[in-house]
Amino acid sequence: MNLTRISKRMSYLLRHNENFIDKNGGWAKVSILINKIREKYPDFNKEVLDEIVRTDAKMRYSYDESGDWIRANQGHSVPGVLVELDKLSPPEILYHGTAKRFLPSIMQQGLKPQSRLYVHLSWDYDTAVSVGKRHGEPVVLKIKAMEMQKAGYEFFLSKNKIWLTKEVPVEFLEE
Ligand code: HQG
Repeated sequence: MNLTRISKRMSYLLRHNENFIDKNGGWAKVSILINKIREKYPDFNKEVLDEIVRTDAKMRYSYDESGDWIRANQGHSVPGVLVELDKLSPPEILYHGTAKRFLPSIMQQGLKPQSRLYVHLSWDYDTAVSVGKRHGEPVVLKIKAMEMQKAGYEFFLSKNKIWLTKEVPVEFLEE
């Protein structure tokens, strides 16, 4: 069983499949998730799920207190999904990794969440480089996060420590 493949399937179901998750919190029943994944990976079970949740490099998933429900901590595209996030003051600077070919559009429109609910920002440069590489030749943008917040924009920190905001206007971006 390839855990990365299974995790990708989980990410799809828990972030992007609106028939699968409850909008109120983004939760899905653990038993239903297991059955769904078993359709493709018959050996999948709760022990393997526990291992994925525990060892995931980005801490993408959480169980609720009862352990009967699971959700993705961030990255959703399903409209209206409400995952409680901490509204916090961001550091002075945050980073966003993207592909070079998106720059002309970004420098014109600012950063938009595209298919997701938020623009995802990293507190460290290296993470931004690897996020950018997913889309092509990477380039890292510097976001004047504190200045943005002072201008009235809200910042949220997901449970797995990714900074989220609705958009980043051009004036707060630096290449
Ligand atoms: C770009 C992964 C043109 C934006 C990562 C990005 C992250 C624009 C792409 C998380 C634009 C959207 C999110 C504009 C933004 N014009 N392009 N105006 N505004 N873009 O995948 O940030 O591994 O939805 O720069 O690690 O790459 O899945 O967002 O390149 O944390 O858990 O549009 O997903 O986490 O791409 O990645 P995405 P992202 P996971």
